[in-house]
Amino acid sequence: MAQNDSLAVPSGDKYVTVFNDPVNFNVKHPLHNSWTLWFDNPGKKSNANTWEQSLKELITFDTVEDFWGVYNNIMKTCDLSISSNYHLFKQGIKPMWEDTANKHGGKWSIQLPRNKTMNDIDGIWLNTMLACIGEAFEHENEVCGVVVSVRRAFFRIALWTRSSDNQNVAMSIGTTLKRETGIDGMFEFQPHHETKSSGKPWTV
Ligand code: MGP
Repeated sequence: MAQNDSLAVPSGDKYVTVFNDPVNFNVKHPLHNSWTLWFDNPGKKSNANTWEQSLKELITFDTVEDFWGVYNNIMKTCDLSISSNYHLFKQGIKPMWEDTANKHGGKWSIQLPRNKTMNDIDGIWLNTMLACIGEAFEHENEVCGVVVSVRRAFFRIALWTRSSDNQNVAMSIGTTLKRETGIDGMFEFQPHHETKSSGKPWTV
């Protein structure tokens, strides 16, 4: 069999895969959005006025391969010190309430006991990021970003949304987040600026 016949790849230009040229293959697979990874560890003395100073923009990527390059070269969540946060947000959205994309939004979040979650948190955070960059959400445009927080007693996973007034949209996002993370627990939705004083929080 000739060498090309053994490779189940169309010989035209339609598909370019690693089988065409294993040595020089360098095609990257674009993501629908560009994403920026941020880190902060504000410590105990920070408050809402000083908090932004500790926020560090780490890197922006827009391909599947670059995502893995970043993921494989940063510290794992389970090794981060107490009070650290990773924030993965769409490029152009700062991971703060004050950003125009976030200011009318809210977050789905869950706190996971640290001692019971230590072995799982890296996989949970990875699945959370993959759900975002892989566009797993029906209302994709509503997703601003995701955060993992390391605290003394718990890890917190949160997904920030662009709006906070449409329960159907929020519930769809929360349900997908719960499924994609594989977390068996209750997520709660909170607007960043609570204006409603009555009613139970939305949960999934
Ligand atoms: P947090 O880390 O979201 O809450 O915010 P947590 O984990 O319940 O509190 P912690 O003390 O255990 O870390 C902690 C504090 O950081 C807030 O009370 C604010 O002072 C500040 N902060 C956090 N965020 C996300 C923002 C923000 O978006 N904007 C501003 N101005 N301050 C923030």
